[in-house]
Amino acid sequence: FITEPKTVSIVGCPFSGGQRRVGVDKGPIHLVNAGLVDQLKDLGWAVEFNGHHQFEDISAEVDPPIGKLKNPRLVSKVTEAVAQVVGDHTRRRSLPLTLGGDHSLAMGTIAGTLSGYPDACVIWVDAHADINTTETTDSGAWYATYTFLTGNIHGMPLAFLTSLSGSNSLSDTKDSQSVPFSWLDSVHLPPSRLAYIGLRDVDKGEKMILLEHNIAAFSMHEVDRYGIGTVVEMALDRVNPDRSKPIHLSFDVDALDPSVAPSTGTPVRGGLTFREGHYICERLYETGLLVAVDLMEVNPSLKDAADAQQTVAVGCSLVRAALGRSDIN
Ligand code: 4U7
Ligand code: MN
Ligand code: MN
Ligand code: MN
Repeated sequence: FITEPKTVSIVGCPFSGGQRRVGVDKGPIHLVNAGLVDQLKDLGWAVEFNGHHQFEDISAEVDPPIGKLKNPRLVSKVTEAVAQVVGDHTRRRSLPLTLGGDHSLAMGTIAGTLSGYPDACVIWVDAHADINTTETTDSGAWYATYTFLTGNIHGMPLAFLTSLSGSNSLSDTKDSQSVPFSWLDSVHLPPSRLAYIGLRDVDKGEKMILLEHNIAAFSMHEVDRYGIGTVVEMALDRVNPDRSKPIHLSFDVDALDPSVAPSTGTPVRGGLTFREGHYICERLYETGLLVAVDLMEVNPSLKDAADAQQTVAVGCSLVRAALGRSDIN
């Protein structure tokens, strides 16, 4: 799918409006400053990068919650812009590499990928399922009783992408022209083309959705049981049985164990090892079907400098693995 000379377009997204912790917007800057552009050139890619995206800011006063959703207008605007940019790259058959930023950005990246490759499938590597709907967003962890901690859109992108949620569920806004996420209503990722790897913190409402829509979900239990090699093939067998469809990889760094990637907003113990995370990337690269990659939720401000630096280094390493093995060939 990606034409020669292989070109990767870095989409730096310093955005944190889909969640409530400061600093995740610094992720892309740190990843690029760590030398990612040269690292990808060394793998033989032509690299396009002309600075990080500047997003229009919508201040909180003019963006009050709609229903349970926090910053709905801002997240909608930003992800719509990301969809445009990623869509342009995919239609030119360049590979968009989106650096987050929080995972709400995937509404934009996956919508963009689908505009260039309507039959693309998604491999979502994450501790979380990120498929809460406008209704289930408070079905989460123990802290769900604290409403000020729920309604974070980074836990919801897949609900909008699979059309489980849409702008119609936000229709208490007056002006129908500006209902957030109406731009996404025409976008649809069939649940049969979504597979998860690495899950271990799935909310009650999300579990019902995964079951009801028969979504391919490989948790850490399956990784332990079958090994990562088998799990990746099982995931591909579900969403891409002929190994013919383009693949979008959305990698949330919190899929990795916190001992490997500590600097992230919602760490969960019991995650993927360094090698398991890399294996997923290497194997997807090897299929020759990878058309878009996201690396999300690197937050260099949460931990001490050494932990932040480790997380950034691991992030760069995952991206290198997804864009070409560099171990023996
Ligand atoms: B991430 C959560 F309730 N499910 O919806 C939610 F547990 O992009 C967490 O995967 C979402 O880091 C985590 O807020 C979003 C919660
Ligand atoms: Mn996560
Ligand atoms: Mn839709
Ligand atoms: Mn996520």
